[in-house]
Amino acid sequence: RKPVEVVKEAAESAATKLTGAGTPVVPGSPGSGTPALEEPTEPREPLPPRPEQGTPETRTPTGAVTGCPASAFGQQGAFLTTANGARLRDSDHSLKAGPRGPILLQDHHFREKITHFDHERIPERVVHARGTGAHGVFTAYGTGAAICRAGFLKKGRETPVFVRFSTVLGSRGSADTVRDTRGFATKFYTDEGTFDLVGNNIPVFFIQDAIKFPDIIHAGKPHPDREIPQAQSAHDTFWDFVSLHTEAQHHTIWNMSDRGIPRSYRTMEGFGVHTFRLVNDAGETVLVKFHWKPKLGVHSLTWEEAQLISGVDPDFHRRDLYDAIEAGAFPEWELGLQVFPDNPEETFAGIDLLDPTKIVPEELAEVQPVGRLVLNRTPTNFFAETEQVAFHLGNLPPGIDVTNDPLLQGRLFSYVDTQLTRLAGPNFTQIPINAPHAPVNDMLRDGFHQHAVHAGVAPYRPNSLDGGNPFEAGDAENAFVDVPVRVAEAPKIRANPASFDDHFSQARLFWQSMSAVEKEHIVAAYTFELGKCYEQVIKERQLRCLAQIDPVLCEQVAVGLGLPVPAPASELADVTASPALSQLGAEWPADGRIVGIVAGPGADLVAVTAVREAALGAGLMPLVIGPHGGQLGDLAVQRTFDTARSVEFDALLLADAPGPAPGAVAARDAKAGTTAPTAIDPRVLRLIDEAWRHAKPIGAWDGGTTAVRQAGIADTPGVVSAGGGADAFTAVRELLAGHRVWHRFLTSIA
Ligand code: HDD
Repeated sequence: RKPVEVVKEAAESAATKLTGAGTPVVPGSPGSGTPALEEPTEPREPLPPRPEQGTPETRTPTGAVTGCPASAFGQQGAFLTTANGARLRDSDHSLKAGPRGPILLQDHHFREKITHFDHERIPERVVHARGTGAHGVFTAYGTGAAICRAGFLKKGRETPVFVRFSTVLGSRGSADTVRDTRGFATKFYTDEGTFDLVGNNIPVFFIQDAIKFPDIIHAGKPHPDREIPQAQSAHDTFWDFVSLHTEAQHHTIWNMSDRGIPRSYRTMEGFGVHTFRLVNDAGETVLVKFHWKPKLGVHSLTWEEAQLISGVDPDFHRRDLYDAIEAGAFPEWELGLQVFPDNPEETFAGIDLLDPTKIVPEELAEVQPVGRLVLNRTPTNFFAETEQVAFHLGNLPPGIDVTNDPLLQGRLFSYVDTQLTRLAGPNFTQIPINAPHAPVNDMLRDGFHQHAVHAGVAPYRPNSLDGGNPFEAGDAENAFVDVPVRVAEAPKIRANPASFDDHFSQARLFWQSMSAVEKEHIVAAYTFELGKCYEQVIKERQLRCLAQIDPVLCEQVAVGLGLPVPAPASELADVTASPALSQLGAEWPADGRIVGIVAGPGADLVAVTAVREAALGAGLMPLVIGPHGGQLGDLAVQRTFDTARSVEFDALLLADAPGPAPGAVAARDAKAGTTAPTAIDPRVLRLIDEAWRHAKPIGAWDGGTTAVRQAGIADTPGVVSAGGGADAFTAVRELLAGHRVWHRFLTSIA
């Protein structure tokens, strides 16, 4: 017979088996011969709702107001419904022409489910795509009220906030710990309108004019032909741009410093970068720069840690923020202002306040605290909140105004414009995370995704049909103040002020303000990044830029690259170091720091429990590291020798010197051709070795002192062998105040 007939016959017999007398046989049903699954997938009568489960709430917002209550969008009630609210009997099988037949076009539930899924993604942000957010509260000290009329700065006023932290260059799924600038964007939901402070963890920017923004971002993003490297500035196009547009050199040296690899979002400073203008109740104005100062101090990873973490835990910063909030170690910052007189030149101490590549050293204008930010709640839904949040520099309450900084001016356009594509239309302020907490009474109408049901017939003014509403507000009704700054009579021109031509003096100021160990890191970072470039001409051009910053920096990087040292600069700026720029040399609270406690079978578990409790009591986050998961006696194990890597911890405590797992010894001995016993588990040795190399405090007692001896690090700086767990913990906590044990490598860090 022809093969086709065989196939047809088999198909007919299968159909008979499946359908019997034309009735589909449902697997698991009586007589089907297949066992019923524990989780039924077949239609059945729904269970009666539990008392606390109401019927599904309508998704239509109640009331003709802007914004929808977030609660209206949750998965609620016992029964699955369509988007239209009809209860569904089956969401696991499509409607088919027989069990083996094609899907019917009429399956409206299938089409709705798949269509919605197909459109679940929105375009990621063109920059700052990778990020994470948290809710919190800002409490004003009242110290800013004399210079700013904004109500949220009045003494004791509490304002809800949402903060989104981000990297700049990487895609949405890229690693957290890459070398990059970090975004620090804060939405203050004030009752006079939303205030967005859209800053970075670096106080200056690459470019002076917003018209160059596409250029620097094209240069920093992966190469357009093969789309590599991801989330990196270590490539030719980035260094090509910054060596040609030398205004970028100041921002770039910050990126090459430890600021480019923060330990945590909790240990980052934030900067509004631009100069803003504040106006008080009397109409007086001042110029200011915004600063966020972290309670825990400014701390960074080491470059090796950052690289290891990218593989071990690419979500390191995201996880750190969530874990800290959930552990109750709420991240905190103080908002501070540098205040300058609003003079017509818009300069302070000779520094052009409109140039976003310049700082004003804190020694010249002190940062004065005006309030405290505490992040105390993680988002309920990442997409709804963190992904859909839309910041905009034009979101300003009465009392805060912009300046003519050409970067700031351009940003005022870009942030709304980008949301039109990203959030698909002009009504994104109605999305719950973007909805103002101040009453909204605008005359914006219609458009994609309009959620409000506006009443009235006259969305224009003046009108005589809607009672004349709305009216314009004046000073008495707290209207927004556009400060009537005089605009100089000048020709229309594409040019910068002459002061914008100084591209190197503040990069030199930064370099000169660093401690020895920070300088070492900067040299290593330039050497790494330029070493990844292919084009010699680009490396040489960047070396010539470094010669303009500092001859030692330039020479050390040139040696690392194996290239000739360029001729020294004919003149170097005479700068006074700003100690406030260095991250080292002070002491900070250790709250929320993560301490790993190694405990093997030989550990005194009573002592380990006591140390763990002491650490919790001191606001630290202890994690017990054991040979296996589950329990060690009564003690829960959070990490095992397999899952723990030293990069997770700020400090290590060792209560034991666990021997190797038998299998591991056998494998190693077979490889090495020796039967000599290894005294200590190699995974624990690696933990100790890395923690030591990354200058972390290490404390040991009991068997732990044997472990540090075997690792060859006993009696080195920052390694404490104590008589008991309490002493080891106390010593480590004290060392943590300085973040790391830099003296392990250098006798002097100054
Ligand atoms: Fe920007 C996002 C910070 C210059 C255009 N920017 C964005 C975010 C931060 C910053 C933190 C992420 C916001 C979020 O979490 O949603 N940007 C800065 C800082 C700058 C800066 C501190 C200089 C001082 N940016 C800048 C310029 C332009 C843009 C000059 C364009 C002319 N930025 C954007 C953008 C983004 C953005 C394309 C992408 C997603 C978004 O706005 O909402 O519009």
